[in-house]
Parts: sequence; C-alpha cells; structure tokens
Amino acid sequence: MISGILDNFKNKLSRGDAVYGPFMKSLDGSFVECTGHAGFDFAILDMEHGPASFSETQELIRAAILANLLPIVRTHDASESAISKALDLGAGGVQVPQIQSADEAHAVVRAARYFPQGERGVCRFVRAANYSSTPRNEYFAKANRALVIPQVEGKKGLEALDEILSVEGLDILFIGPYDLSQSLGVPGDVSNPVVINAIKDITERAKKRGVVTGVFADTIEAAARWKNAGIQYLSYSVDVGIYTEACKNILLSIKN
Ligand code: 3PY
Ligand code: MG
Repeated sequence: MISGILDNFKNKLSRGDAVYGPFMKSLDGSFVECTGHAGFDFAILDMEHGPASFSETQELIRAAILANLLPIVRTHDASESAISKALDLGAGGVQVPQIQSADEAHAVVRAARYFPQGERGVCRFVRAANYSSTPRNEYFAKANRALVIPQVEGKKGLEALDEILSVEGLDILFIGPYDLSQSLGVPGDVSNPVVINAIKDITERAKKRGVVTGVFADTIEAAARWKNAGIQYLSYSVDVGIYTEACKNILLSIKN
C-alpha cells in the first residue's frame, strides 16, 4: 500500500506540484492519522529531535499508511544503522540531518539503497518486506524507490553545495533554516535576510541542476514565500507547535 502513496507523491513532484507535511514528535498514531485525513501528503517522523524509539516509529509508520500519508523518518544522525533501520521499518524515505560534503551524501545513498546504487544492509525479514512475504526481487527493486533526503543546514554544507547536488541518487535536498541560521551567526532568526538569501541561493543552484528542494516553515507567510520560490517539499511546522498555537488561538478567541 505504501507503493501507491509513494507513486502519488513522486507523480506530484514530477508534475511540479508542491507537497505538504509537518514534522511529528507525538508518539500517538492518532495524530499521524489526523494529519493524513486532513489532506497532508507526508509526515516527517522526527527521530533527531523527537522522543520516538524505533518500535514507536514503526507504529507511527503504520498509522501514516492507514491515513494515506507518506511516512518519512528523520534519522537521529547519518549513521548507516539509523538509516537502514528506519527503512527496514517501512518508511517511505529517510531525511538525514547535517550533511556537509559530497562524501557524506554518497554515504547516505549507499546506506539507503541496495545494489547497484548502494550497499544497504540486507534483511528481508522486516516490515518493509512484509516480513519475507514480498518476493525477493520485487522487494529489492521496490525498496530502492524510497526517498533519500539529505539536509543541508550549515556553512560547510553550503560551501560543498554544488558537489552535494551532483551526487547520484538524491531525491530531494532539504534546507534546515534553524540550523542554518545558527551557522550563519543569527541563531533562530530564520527570517533574517542572511538566512533568506542563503535559502534562495540554495534553491536556485538546486533548480539549475534539476534537484527538487524542501524547506521547513513555521509560519504561513514563510511557507507561501518558499512555495512561490519554487520549493516543492514544504514541511509546515511541527505537530506539537500546531497544537500549541491552536490552543492559544482558541483561548484568545474565547476570552476576547
Ligand atoms: C532546521 O531548521 O534546522 C531543521 O532541521 C528543520 O526544522
Ligand atoms: Mg536542523
């Protein structure tokens, strides 16, 4: 069933459409289901900054698929095990933080893809292979369709951007404005012109090389700005932040 969700997602990107999804830190699959039923395209299950274990993440992946939502796992780091375990659980893609060089981007592709594109550790007794029910050849071909999404979010990554963009096998280049803002000397100030110009520059350079870009936005204004700049993978805010804001707005409306 994830194949159909992944196909729709890839079709949207290749038509030039934008896709939308939040980061998610809640451990309750109900929130993931709500996200899908509300019409988002994907959810980024956050193992870098969220509390979820691999077994909790597996449940969240199941919930996403039930609600027609593409589950992407943001791994806690760029290690081979963090990447391959997330894919073994059945994630539709991995988003890998703090990629700073072409070598690191190559290593991500190697860890995420089976031969001939990579050398992901082989086990078909995992959820992604229906625990061995999926015929072998079918599984390995299908598994190599999972999305590989490196995050560039620091000065070093910026300096190596053209080399990173030329690495074979990257589906989306994701820009992390918060880490980028820190790296550019304005921590947290994601609407500082220094950060905005850096994101615009990355987007333009990626476009020239035909690489789809993604970004995080935590205001509607920022999401609209990046959509208009041609960024297609729009990660809008975080489940807990969306809920907090909704609570505040409800109280404001009731009290006034
Ligand atoms: C960042 O902004 O640094 C991210 O990783 C996405 O929120
Ligand atoms: Mg970051």
